[in-house]
Amino acid sequence: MPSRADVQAVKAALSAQAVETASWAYANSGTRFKVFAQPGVPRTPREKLDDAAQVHRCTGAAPTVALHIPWDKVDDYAALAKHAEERGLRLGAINSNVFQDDDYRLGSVCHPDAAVRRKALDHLLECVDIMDATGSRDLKLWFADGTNYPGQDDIRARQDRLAEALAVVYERLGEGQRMLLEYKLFEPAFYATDVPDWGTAYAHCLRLGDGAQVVVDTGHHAPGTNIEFIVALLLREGRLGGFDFNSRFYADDDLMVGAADPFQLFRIMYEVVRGGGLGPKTAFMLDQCHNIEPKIPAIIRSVMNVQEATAKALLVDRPALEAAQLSGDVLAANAALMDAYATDVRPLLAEVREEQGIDPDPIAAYRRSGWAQKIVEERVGGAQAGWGA
Ligand code: PSV
Ligand code: MN
Repeated sequence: MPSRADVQAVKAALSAQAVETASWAYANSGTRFKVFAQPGVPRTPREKLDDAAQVHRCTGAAPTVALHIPWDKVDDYAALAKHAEERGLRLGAINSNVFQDDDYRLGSVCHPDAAVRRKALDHLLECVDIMDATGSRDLKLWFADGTNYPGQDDIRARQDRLAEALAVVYERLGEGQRMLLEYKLFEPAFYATDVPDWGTAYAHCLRLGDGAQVVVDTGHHAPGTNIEFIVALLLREGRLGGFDFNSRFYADDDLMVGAADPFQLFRIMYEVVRGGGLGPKTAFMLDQCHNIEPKIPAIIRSVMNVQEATAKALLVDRPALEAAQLSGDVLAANAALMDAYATDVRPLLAEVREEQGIDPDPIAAYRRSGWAQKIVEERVGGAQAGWGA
């Protein structure tokens, strides 16, 4: 067990931890088979922020909200940022969307037609304009680009087109702004994806400069991939920009983070702690869909799952672990990790919340708040927000 002083340090780190929630997770979502609409779902970006404020109120750990453009397109982004601020929130990463127009059938910035590439690039630049208005630090880029059939397009030429577009966007970034490049193994492209893995993303980022960083979406790997190894390596290279947290059983399932494999989440968070990544330089974002479960409590649960994995990672007895590793004591080293993982950290997190002046039980606090009933009663009429697929 850690000493009293250590417990204070663990609590301070937990209390400072922030998890960014995704605006689209408050909206309707589904699979390609069906979107199940839920009553009370937001109709506007402002209503998404109203819901996000409830998550922050109950957890004390979700102060920023990521936007996805054009799903969150508004006329006045500064006014949207003010709406957030009035609710104790800030606007977070701006996520670009170059995957939902008919023009993008063969890709966006990697498309063989220069006119389509230009259109995609203009959208990415527009996203940087939006960052200027919202005060967002991070531009998150995910490209659905790829090919379905061998020979469909030139794999190497597509990399050249990608590099060209990234260089223009990188050049446009302002002081303190970053570009986060997200990779994904497959889907929607089924033969070759243009940014399929961390290595491809890293190679592009390296050419651009320190403000280009890799984002690890935990659902974007082949089964069995050792994600914590990727995290350790990117942190060592100073290129881990952040996470899109979610969990998967099969492909990109976008289930609640920590639901499918809480041990994997712990292992990831251990490497974050070990690599000095538990600070604002790493964007801890959720990228999830709540297709069948109520959205706000699912997001609260997700924030708590990240906090619990982080608490366990912070509780690893690192001197004991290092001594065991250096002496080649395999079992003792493994036990040092497993002891921390087996610790019930819920009482510790309840104490952290009490010290922050919030309810020790965020889910119960949300249930008691009456917010779920209020939005069902009030949000009648209008078109519910969704991710438009
Ligand atoms: C792609 O699957 C992805 O993870 C990207 O982050 C997109 O922007 C997001 O999903 C949309 O939900
Ligand atoms: Mn993602």
